[in-house]
Amino acid sequence: MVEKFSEDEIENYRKIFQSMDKDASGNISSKELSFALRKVGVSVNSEQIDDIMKDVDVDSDGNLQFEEFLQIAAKSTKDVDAEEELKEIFMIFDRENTGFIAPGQIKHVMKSLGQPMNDEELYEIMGEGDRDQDGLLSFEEFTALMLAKEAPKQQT
Ligand SMILES: [Ca+2]
Ligand SMILES: [Ca+2]
Ligand SMILES: [Ca+2]
Repeated sequence: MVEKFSEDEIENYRKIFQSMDKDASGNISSKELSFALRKVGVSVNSEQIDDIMKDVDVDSDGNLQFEEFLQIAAKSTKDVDAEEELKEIFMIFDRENTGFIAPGQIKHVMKSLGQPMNDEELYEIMGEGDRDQDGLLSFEEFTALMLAKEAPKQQT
């Protein structure tokens, strides 16, 4: 059995699994997998899908069973996906591609997202994130900030 996940997480993954399993067959075909990936903005060609399937389809029946699906989840949650995603977000802010985000850019992006920030909030974020206090957020600082925000609440 899978030991890496709490019951809540497994429950959560089961829901994702079921939402990917369009025809409710109890497993995910390569077609359903590529559809699901496209839906979250990851476009993969059929070769890549085959590669993924080959990797994770342990019993080689051409479909992902839930157990197999959990294996991917275990592999991908932490490392690769998160970093790629963060990089993309970072690049939205860092439009001039300087490798740093200036407070003004945060303000600008948040405003264009319909979530304007006042200076106070901005200072707070910079105060929290700008560890070397150069007035800019590097990718490392940005990552640490985002991960801190995303981290699940510790037990109270
Ligand atoms: Ca299916
Ligand atoms: Ca299988
Ligand atoms: Ca900095």
